[in-house]
Amino acid sequence: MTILIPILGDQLSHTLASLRDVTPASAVVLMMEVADEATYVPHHPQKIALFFSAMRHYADELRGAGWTVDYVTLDDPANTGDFASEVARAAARHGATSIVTVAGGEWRVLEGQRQWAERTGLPLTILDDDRFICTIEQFAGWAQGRKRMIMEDFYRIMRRQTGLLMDGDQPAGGQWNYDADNRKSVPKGHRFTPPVRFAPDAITSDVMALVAGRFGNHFGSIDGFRWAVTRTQALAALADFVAHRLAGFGDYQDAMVTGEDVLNHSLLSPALNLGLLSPLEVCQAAEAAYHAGTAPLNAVEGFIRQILGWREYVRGLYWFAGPDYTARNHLAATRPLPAAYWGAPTDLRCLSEAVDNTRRNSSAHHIQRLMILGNFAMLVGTDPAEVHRWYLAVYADALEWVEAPNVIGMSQFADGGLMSTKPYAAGGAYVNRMSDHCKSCKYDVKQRTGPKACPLNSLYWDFLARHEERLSGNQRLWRMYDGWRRFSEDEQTRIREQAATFLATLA
Ligand code: FAD
Ligand code: DLZ
Repeated sequence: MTILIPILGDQLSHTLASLRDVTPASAVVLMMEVADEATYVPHHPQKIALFFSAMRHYADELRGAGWTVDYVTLDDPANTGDFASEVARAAARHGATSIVTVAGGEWRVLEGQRQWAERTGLPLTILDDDRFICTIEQFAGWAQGRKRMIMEDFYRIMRRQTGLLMDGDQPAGGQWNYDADNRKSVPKGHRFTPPVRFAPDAITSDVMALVAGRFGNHFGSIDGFRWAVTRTQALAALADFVAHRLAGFGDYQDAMVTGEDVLNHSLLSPALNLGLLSPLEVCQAAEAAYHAGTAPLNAVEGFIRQILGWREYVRGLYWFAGPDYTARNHLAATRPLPAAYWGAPTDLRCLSEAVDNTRRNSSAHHIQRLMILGNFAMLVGTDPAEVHRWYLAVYADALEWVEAPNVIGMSQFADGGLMSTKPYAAGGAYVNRMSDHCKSCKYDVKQRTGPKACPLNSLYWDFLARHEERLSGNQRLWRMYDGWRRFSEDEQTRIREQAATFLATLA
């Protein structure tokens, strides 16, 4: 009796469901670096290196714990390049009598896993991925029948369920949400403590060379690789965040500063999404800082909400919405993704900063992703499927279950409001309020029309005008449409012509 246990690249948890209730002597763990997964979108080289390095370290740790691990490297000449064929090859190699695996984090992968029984002729068990705080079934039970799935409602249930930041049945401090305190702009000269970096060891260096050789043509630089690739490093990154940046996390959560890639963000999403950290232990570490008096409530609540609220919510929504979610296109947008997203020069300072952060680090903080990159793509009318593929490719933390709801739902409004009550659309004034980018931009953020006018201004009004029929009935957009209707007809024409001229440059 040999149980084959395939473990995927984002399942690197030592408490994984498929490793429980099995003795190492009766099983072979299979891990596969496969070309299909590295290329189904052109992943950033740092993302591929992160997955491969973390997988290789994890395989070594499992071996150290007594497991037999069959690890297929990308450059193994016999490697067929896809999960199904590698599982079939390994099943034959080891004379496997059954397969036990944990459900993948993406509809495409899960549907592929379901074929493994037929492919190998072996009994197959696909276990639920129980590394989340809310199960898929619990979320579906909550979501079923709701017209709108408000994250805040879900989050309160999660707070009560976990007891995080609760005083009995009431939220610590008397409020559930301290967001109102979390929109400060950064004072001039403020210094942020940079996050801990992990110098590549021999395994990571090997992988970086492999990736540079095979995927050097993908967008993104491999040089700045700094990610935690083991649980030990991930715990060190968590401790570093709690000690140095958590206390200021709330205050500048929505801020953007030229040259500051991280601000007070945690950079923990890759470690969480690969399974090196559990969401509950990260929330508990933040809560402990609040109880120890080293971080204020607005910061700790804001941080915990991102994980206990948003992360659990988007995962539930992804599986609840079904496999066609990524094809949704409520605003019927068809434009190709602008070349600036792949590094072509752009005079918009906010956009060039966000793309450059992405290129150098395979990362960008939330407001860059939502209000710069997502906003611009939506205003110009980019096909959401192209936007989705770009985000999935470029970010080290991008797994479809978390990326797609954020992109298709939150940032592009392509799901028609399943996730957000209104599109996150903004003109230059927002960027100017939340960042220092406009000061060093070629364009004038105060102008709507004319050669120096910030393109975001005309694009914003043009977006609203273009979608008036679809969106003007939305109560939350009433003020914006009122603003549009207050412009004279001549001004409306000038704004729309200005937008059309800019859009023509994108072609
Ligand atoms: P922090 O600001 O320190 O937040 C702490 C943690 O909260 C994060 O590590 C993450 O696990 C969680 N979190 C925060 N916001 C969200 C959210 N909206 N959804 C889910 N989890 C959240 N996050 C991903 O993990 N993978 C993605 O592919 C991804 N794509 C995104 C695309 C768009 C358009 C937008 C608007 C957001 C996306 N996010 C994604 C969410 C969020 O931007 C990132 O989790 C965050 O920027 C990661 O950096 P951090 O670890 O420093 O986060
Ligand atoms: C993202 C990624 C990459 C780049 N490479 C691999 C790989 O070679 N092997 C693997 O097991 N997983 C990889 N992944 C993650 C998968 O594409 C996919 O997102 C997860 O398997 C879903 O659970």
